[in-house]
Amino acid sequence: MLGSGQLSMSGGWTAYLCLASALTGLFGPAVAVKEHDFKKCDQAGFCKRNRAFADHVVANTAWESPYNILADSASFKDGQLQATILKTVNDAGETVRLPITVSFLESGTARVTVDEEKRQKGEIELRGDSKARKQRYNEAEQWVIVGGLTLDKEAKVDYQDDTQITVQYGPESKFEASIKFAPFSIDFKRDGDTHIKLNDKGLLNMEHWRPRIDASPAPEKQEGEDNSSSETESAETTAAQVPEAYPGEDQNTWWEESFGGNTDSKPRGPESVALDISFVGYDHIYGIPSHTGPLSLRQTRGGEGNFQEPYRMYNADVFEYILDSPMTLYGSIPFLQAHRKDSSVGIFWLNAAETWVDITKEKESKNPLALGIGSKTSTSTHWISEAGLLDVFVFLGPTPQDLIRKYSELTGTTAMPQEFSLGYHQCRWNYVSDEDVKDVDRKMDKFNIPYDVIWLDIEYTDDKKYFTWDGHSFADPIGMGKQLESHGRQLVAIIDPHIKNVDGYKVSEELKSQKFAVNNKDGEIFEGWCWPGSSHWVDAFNAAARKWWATLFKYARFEGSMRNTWIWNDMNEPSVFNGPETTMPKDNLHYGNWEHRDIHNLNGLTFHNATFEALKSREAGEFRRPFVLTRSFFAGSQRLGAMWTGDNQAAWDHLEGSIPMVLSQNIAGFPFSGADVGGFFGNPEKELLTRWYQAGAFYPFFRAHAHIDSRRREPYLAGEPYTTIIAAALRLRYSLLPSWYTAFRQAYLTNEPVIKPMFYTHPNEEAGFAIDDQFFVGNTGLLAKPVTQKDKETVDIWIPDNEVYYDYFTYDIIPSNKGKTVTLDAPLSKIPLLMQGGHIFARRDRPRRSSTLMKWDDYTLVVTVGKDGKTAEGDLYVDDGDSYEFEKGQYIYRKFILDGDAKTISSVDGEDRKKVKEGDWMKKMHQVTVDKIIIVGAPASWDKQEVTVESEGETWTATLEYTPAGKGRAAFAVVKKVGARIGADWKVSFA
Ligand code: NBV
Repeated sequence: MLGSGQLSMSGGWTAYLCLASALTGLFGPAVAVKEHDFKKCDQAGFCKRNRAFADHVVANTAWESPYNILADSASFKDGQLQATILKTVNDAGETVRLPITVSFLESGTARVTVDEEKRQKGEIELRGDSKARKQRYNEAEQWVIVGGLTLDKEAKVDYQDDTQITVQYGPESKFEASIKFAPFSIDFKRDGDTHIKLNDKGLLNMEHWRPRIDASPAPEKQEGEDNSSSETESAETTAAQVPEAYPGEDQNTWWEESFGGNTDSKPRGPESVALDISFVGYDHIYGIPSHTGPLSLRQTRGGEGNFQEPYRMYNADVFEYILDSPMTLYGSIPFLQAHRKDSSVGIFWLNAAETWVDITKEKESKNPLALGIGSKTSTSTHWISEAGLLDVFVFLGPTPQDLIRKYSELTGTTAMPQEFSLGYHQCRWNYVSDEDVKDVDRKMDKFNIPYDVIWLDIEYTDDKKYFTWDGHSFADPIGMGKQLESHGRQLVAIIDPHIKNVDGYKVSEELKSQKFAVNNKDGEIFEGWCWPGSSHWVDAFNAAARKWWATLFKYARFEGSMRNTWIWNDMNEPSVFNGPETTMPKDNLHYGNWEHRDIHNLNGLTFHNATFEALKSREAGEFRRPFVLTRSFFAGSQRLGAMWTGDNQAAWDHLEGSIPMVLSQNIAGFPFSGADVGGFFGNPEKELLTRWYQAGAFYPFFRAHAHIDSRRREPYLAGEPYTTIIAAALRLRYSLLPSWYTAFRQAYLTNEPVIKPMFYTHPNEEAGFAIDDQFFVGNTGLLAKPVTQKDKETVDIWIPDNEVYYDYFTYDIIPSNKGKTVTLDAPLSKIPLLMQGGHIFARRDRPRRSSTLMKWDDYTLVVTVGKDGKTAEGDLYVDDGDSYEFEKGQYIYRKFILDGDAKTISSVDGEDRKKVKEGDWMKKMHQVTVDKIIIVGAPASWDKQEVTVESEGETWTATLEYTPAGKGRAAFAVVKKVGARIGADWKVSFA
């Protein structure tokens, strides 16, 4: 069944969607994305040109980059180098002035920004009466960067002559930027060794503004004619009139470009920016999500096992995306990390326009006679953006942790989430009525299946008019919300950025009358097609539009919404059914007359941001942490909520592919991520569904979702043994919620990944660098390896170190050594989960229906004794899970320490902080205690009946049950009814 909005859609998209949907229903998830609906590099004029340019440069050893710094122009002051690059554009020596700034930041990060003087000054002409801004887009920073820009006044020029300048900067001046003037290039060094090179290969290319020279009238273009891949030379501009950047440059798409029947008017002509960035001696590179494929990125210039196409970042609604592909997906983060044993370095390419990245690796031999011995691999990347500034941040590490920290100083850290949002989310397109929602809610209880949130997809609305309810099927949203509220549950409702273009719909009328929508190239309101039929798009770049958007979410205005209603922003790439590549025309105009081309990849972030800000306060006096899920995102979106990986399929390979995708999000600074559990398209077989729940229980964002044509698959429908196994996976997630929340606190502070791949936790173990199917959870030492293959009843886990590892469920000691792979039994009922020795993590073991109901439950601490037989430590963070009071110190942060010599386990304040006056939540937490401590690997000398507990000036005893080691199983001890307050200092003595 399709919504009425779709039925009223005109054009190819309706037919396409209906057909695709019908096919999915008939044949299951075998339908894949129509790849030809999305551009390949040679169908995007600027990508094609830059790749061809690169080919020319590589083939031509005599090539010299035409970009030279004017020696006289270079001046260095207060941590910043200013200069002018001259780009020579023709044999006559004509040049273009490109101001360059190299900023050395206190954090040790360097930033290189190149602009175009003529455009800065607005001394260009736009074609076709365009109202677009003349400047290169220079506001990405306003959306993305939230700190870390303070200049390093200690940075100093170490050497300068009229050919180069060398600047020392960073911690203890260990970093060095060596800037060569002619041709322009920069080598970034750490401790004297070069790690990153800019323009070393000479691929820097800033397509400067030029007037269009008309040789003859433009030929009439037939409707739907694509010129991007045409080989014929344009009649308007010829090589004779316009200098070529390289011999044979394809200038066909300089002034206009068509794809899929849409023509882009390009009023500023060609304006791409491109640069080669090489990582010397680095074999692995990670990041630039979202893509399918391995965590360690592939080469993109063909060859066995490599991609043919560059990784693309152009946020798009990629219907039924395929696996193992560099195709773009819904969101992008142009942050890339290069890694080798002992070192990590990286870059952040701050550009919101369409961007492609080519990756190639070269073996370099130190000794040419040694054939392979001592040879190392270097990785080169070629960044190609359609428009905007060249703006690149360079991080010199040396650890993966340093990179994420520095990147996050700039772009912000993960928002402290609503605590419930770490629980399980039950979603489908669609729960068809309020009665349906209430029924699912009751059934989850009946089957003892915990969940926190039930979701409403687009069908809850009256005819896809957001902020309204379908009067028939959702006649009583408040009644529905109250039932959920009665056991601490939440509702998430979808609100998309397309606003139905219809009279009598207030939201639409206000949007239009106040001019808060995106405009077309002529400056008129843009109209396109989406779920509601004819629609307009909120322009969240406009502060006044955002202010208005916030009013729509007020409880008083969005009738039927309540304090437990939260929001899902879908389709915010934005998805436009009849637009080029299912998105907006690039010549559309946003607030400030920036072209859509300039800001495309930021669009999703700005809309997400508008909703996030709106939810902070929906009535006077309210100030709460929002929960907003977004589909589209950019660098910085981590400050706003969660993302998911979009429309996957109910297929085993999609389950498998989800793990590197989520890991990639985690190391790219946006850890609150997950994939649709069960698979969006199609109907998962029960084994797949069960395995997906087991994996999903380890996604930072844990939501099941299903397409409207798929069969119902709430966990209780699976039947036995599946329902019981799924419920167990859910309960495991719920019992570990305190530890997940603690991991999110770390992400809030430093943007540590919530789940961590092997290269991140063990950066010196080369054998782990390409492993992307197992991961650690926060700092718990929990090492998970979900089963992602059909009929698999064992898994091979790679053991990264010489710590002791215990099976989470049986306490068996894993017979292993560093670098070895062990095979674990993993029948359907079992999630392969190990505990690394040396940690203490918190759980809440009492099964409840929702996380809210667990709020005042006591804790269990699990101690995994390290290989030395006597040490372990860990932490726990708790706050009210809802407000911003934690910013004022209303939280509990404990450090737990096992001291085997002293035979004690103690809890101390984890931070040196001022005592705060306790608010209501802190006071209520006085009733919450440590119930149990389980010590796995407890020494035999602890074979006692009793332990002493000391806390808050009192001493008492608690019982200890000791179980000696069994066959292959570690000894363990359980201290029962510890009774010390979770928020207080305490000490348990085993002596
Ligand atoms: O709103 C309907 C769906 C939604 O369920 C899904 O999660 C989104 O990714 N939405 C896309 C629109 C169309 C899907 C074919």
